[in-house]
Amino acid sequence: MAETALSTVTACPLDCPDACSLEVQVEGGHIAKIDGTRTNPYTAGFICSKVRHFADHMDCDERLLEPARRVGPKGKAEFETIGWDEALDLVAAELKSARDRFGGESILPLSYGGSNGWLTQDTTDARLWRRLGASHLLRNVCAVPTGVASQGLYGKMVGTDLADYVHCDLIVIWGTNPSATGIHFVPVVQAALKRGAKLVVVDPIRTPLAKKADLHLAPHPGTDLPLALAVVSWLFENGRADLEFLEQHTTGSDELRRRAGVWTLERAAEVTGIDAAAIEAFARLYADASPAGLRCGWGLERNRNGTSAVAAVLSLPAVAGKFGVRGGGYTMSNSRAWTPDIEPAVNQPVADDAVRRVNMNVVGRVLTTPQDPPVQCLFVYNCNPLATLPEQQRVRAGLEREDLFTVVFEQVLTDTARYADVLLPATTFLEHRELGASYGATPLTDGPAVIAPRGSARNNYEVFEELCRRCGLERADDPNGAEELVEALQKGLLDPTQARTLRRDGLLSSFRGEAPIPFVDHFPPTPDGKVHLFPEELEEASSVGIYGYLEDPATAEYPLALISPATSRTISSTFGQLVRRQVPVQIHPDDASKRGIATGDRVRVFNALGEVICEASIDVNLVRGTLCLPKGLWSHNTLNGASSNSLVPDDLTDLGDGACFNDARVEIEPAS
Ligand SMILES: Nc1nc2c(c(=O)[nH]1)N[C@H]1C(S)=C(S)[C@@H](COP(=O)(O)OP(=O)(O)OC[C@H]3O[C@@H](n4cnc5c(=O)[nH]c(N)nc54)[C@H](O)[C@@H]3O)O[C@H]1N2
Ligand SMILES: Nc1nc2c(c(=O)[nH]1)N[C@H]1C(S)=C(S)[C@@H](COP(=O)(O)OP(=O)(O)OC[C@H]3O[C@@H](n4cnc5c(=O)[nH]c(N)nc54)[C@H](O)[C@@H]3O)O[C@H]1N2
Ligand SMILES: [Mo]
Repeated sequence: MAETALSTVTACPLDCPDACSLEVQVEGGHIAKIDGTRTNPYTAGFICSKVRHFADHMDCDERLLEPARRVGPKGKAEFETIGWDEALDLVAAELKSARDRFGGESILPLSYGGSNGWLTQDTTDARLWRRLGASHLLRNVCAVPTGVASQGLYGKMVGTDLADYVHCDLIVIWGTNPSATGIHFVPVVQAALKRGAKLVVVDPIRTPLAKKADLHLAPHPGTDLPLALAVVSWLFENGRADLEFLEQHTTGSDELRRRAGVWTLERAAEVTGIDAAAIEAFARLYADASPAGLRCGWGLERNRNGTSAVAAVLSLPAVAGKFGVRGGGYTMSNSRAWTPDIEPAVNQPVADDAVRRVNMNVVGRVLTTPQDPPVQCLFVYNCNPLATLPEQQRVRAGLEREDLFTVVFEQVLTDTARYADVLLPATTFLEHRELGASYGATPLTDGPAVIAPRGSARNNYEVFEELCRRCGLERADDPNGAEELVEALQKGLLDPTQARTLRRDGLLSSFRGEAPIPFVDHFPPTPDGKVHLFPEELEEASSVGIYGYLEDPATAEYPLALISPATSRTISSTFGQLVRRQVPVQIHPDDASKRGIATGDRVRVFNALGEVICEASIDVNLVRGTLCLPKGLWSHNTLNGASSNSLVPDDLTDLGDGACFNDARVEIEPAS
């Protein structure tokens, strides 16, 4: 008799704005099919190819199935399998010993983007770290500049619903490539274009949507600040600022106008490399259109001017008066649609201000330079630092330290995992219960496990619960396990009817009926309910003040900008084990011909920090003076095992101490 496939609805918690609802068919212990549901309107029955083929990730050769202990030199991935009891006892003993000998701060938990789920990060793990007094990780590798800017101006207001862009007469897509990084926005844009909407894309790369745009502005990386301020200034000087909106709903517009005033179209043109006429054409289009929606992404935050640039971009809908109509306004991160009160819910002690903060952007430096106390125990989970953090050589040197005890809790044998002293195998989201919300689409999702864990893999919340016990730090009233954690997180957030709906449908919308319209249905959650166009706290915190421009770091020796955006093949470095081919560096034909480089050539991209040897690919879609080597590469993707992060300095952004991935300045030459 043929076995019948069992179909379950679950949700994707990966680091992506779309938060898809999935229908998964399991047959004979294997995944037979994964597709998007139609009941989640934003998923709309389709998903990305990465998650459609998630079984390849779950069952790949690199999948970690049993705990293991290092038996060879660091980095050589020579391990022997041990049981969970032994592994957890060993890890607990090392945690306690580091704490007792050097103090809790000698323990550094390192986690980031493996999962957007609410159960697998910041629950029992954070409880363990806080009770141990471990160093507190500042998760600043992504979304901090955008977060600081949108908090400063709008109190992180939930923006225009992404589906509402279908109503726009003008869509501006600034520093994001939804064709790779949030694919469900693409049909929305296409539907608007079909209705006659205009499209402007601001991106140094001619992305798939830039090819469809009425206007593509290709700034030199890191110059969005002068571009946006020139538009702000044009709006004021040409009587196109909405003075009534500014008066009623904002503070600080005079100061913003003053700061923007130094950026004439000509001066902005010089710095950005965009024609003054094109900047003016954009300003005019924007002033004329309604509804005008502005989708701001993360590409523009990853440089020295990141926070001020995002602030200037987000000021545009306020200055031009684009709010108050369906589809008008802006969308940055919508993560504030749901805010569970996690700390009390899961019995985490409140973060102690006296505990050492470690910014993850400088982890390489922290591991390799004298610190008080030194980091003795590094616990990596939901993260692949060797692939994703700046200053790759320093991170590697840190992982090579003989006196460092490194735990890597992972699904697959990543480049980082190869350096572990103890490896712990983690479940994937199809193998454990998850609950979560994303930062683009706003529903809350409940994702049950759909299949048994592979090997003896365990989920994060159970492993950290167990470590807490083995460190003697548990409390009788700690909520533990999926059911108790879900209940604790929902308390005070959902009423019983909502909780039932979420459980039943796997999905709970953040609103009833039509999506709320900013400045009609809700206002900025700032103390005075207004937009702060000149946030004083940001002015004080920046060395050049908010809206102050920091010059390009290029030198005669290293004149080219290297950017490393996302691709459709991986999510950061997740799924990189499945991308076996060599990944080329993209270069503009003019930059290539000057250096005698052709497609397929072996090249050396280098600066004072390091070098990447890889293939070259000539690409007309790149702005001149800029190279592109995507983020998230594994050592097998280039000829010398290094990625863009070996060329990325651990400099921090103007405000918020974010990462400056796109501030790498390099030279390129044919390699022998
Ligand atoms: N398939 C896939 N989806 C993903 C991810 C992934 O890796 N793969 N990553 C997820 C994560 S972690 C995040 S944070 C989001 C990020 O999603 P996005 O916001 O799309 O961010 P990036 O991929 O960093 O860059 C987006 C665009 O910014 C451009 N850019 C680079 N520098 C500049 C600049 O100085 N100014 C301007 N205007 N543009 C610039 C790049 O050319 C690129 O086209 O996507 C999420 N979704
Ligand atoms: N050069 C350059 N580097 C970048 C960027 C860039 O633009 N340029 N962008 C940055 C951005 S936007 C981000 S968000 C960061 C992301 O950086 P990371 O946080 O390192 O993200 P990933 O590379 O996706 O690695 C996540 C790892 O977590 C594992 N994982 C997933 N789920 C679980 C789980 O439930 N339990 C456990 N224990 N492990 C799990 C996955 O297998 C994966 O190896 O990278 C940054 N790095
Ligand atoms: Mo990110």
